[in-house]
Amino acid sequence: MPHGLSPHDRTTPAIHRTSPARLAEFREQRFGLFIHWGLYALAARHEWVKQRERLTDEQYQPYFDHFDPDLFDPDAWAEAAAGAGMRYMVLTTKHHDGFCLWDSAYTDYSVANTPYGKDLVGPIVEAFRSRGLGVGFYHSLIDWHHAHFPIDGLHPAYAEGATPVDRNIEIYQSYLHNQVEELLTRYGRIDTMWFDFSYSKRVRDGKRTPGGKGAADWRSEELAAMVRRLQPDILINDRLEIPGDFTTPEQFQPPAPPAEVWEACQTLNGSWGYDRDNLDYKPVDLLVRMLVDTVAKNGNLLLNVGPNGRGAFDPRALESLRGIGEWMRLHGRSIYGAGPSAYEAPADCRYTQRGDRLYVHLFAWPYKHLHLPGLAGKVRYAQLLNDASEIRVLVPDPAVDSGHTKLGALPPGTLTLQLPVQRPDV
Ligand code: JFZ
Repeated sequence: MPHGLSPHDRTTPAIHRTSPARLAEFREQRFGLFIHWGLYALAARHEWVKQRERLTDEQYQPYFDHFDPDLFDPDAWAEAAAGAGMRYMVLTTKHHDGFCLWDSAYTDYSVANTPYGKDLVGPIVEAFRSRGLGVGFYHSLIDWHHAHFPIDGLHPAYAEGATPVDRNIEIYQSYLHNQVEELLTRYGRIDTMWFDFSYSKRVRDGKRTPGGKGAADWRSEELAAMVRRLQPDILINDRLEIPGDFTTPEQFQPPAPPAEVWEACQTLNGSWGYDRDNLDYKPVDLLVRMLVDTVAKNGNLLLNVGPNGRGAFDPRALESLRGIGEWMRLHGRSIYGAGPSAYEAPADCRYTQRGDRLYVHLFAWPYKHLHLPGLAGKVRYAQLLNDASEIRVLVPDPAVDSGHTKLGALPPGTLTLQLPVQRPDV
């Protein structure tokens, strides 16, 4: 082939993907805060409320007219995140309802025209950056407010069999690209771009979403190229329907470690936006197990808080973050810069490893003995992480340990740890 090009190279525009060093940096951060905030915080019943209840623009308008977060304190948000051990955040600059948290030159449908009347994105970025946390933007590809976003099966105004109204997606495409450009040129360095989402191939109850949209509708290749031109070190997620830098399993812990860079996104109570009556909060120990499970599979965890209409975190959300932070203070060494181990953990355990340190996380506390297959002869010293107290290590000898303990009957190569009966609680 002339110039060493394969036919594939000629037809596919070169997409500059983020450098391995930047991907490694992202992986080392491990834990981030997702923030879903917008007009739906005032409805306080899920961020899809406009679609779920098929609200018209007029019915949705009171949330705009009353948007005035008097308790908004981005430093308190950043402090809560840092206290939980989070290393970055991702903010909804615009969600599916189309409401913009910054003063965009391309629409009146932004915070600038609410009673609050000023930019929110800048102060939030500033607060997190000044604490050394990374900053990412969530940006909805879907827009239920824009007059030229073609109505589809997910749109609040969708009606089966309705005659299509005059909408020109090209006008929406320019709007989308222009706004992303605005976001990536106004606020300094942005670490991740989290687009949401494509559904051209989405199937529910055996049916495709009518009018489902994807890469051709967003002009994804072009959009991604612009993002990388404006922010060369940025990471782009995988929801543009073209390959991204990382994948985004949602409210799902992958059963086996994915091969690629990945980030699980999870809620505290099943809702992303502030959802007053939803009290289905995950207990702190479950959240910690989710984080450990993620790191053991070489992923990141993006854990969500939906601030309320006054701009505050719900006390329950703060409690959850504090609880995780307490655990992280003592066990962060097994999370930051740690990753999967080549050893296979026994049932109800996860291994994370950092250099030659192996961390054993017990999801169920056993009675006195923990048997670790294949680790005999590999461990010089063992200790609890929370207080550095020694854990006695036994390597059973069939000749002498065949008595009533039957330790000698364990498979050869098994290492046994002698644990305290009481689980150390942080
Ligand atoms: C999306 C958003 O719709 C949701 O509000 C939240 O922002 C979350 C992080 O991302 O969630 C999805 C994405 C895809 C589907 C449903 C919800 N889907 O394909 O059905």
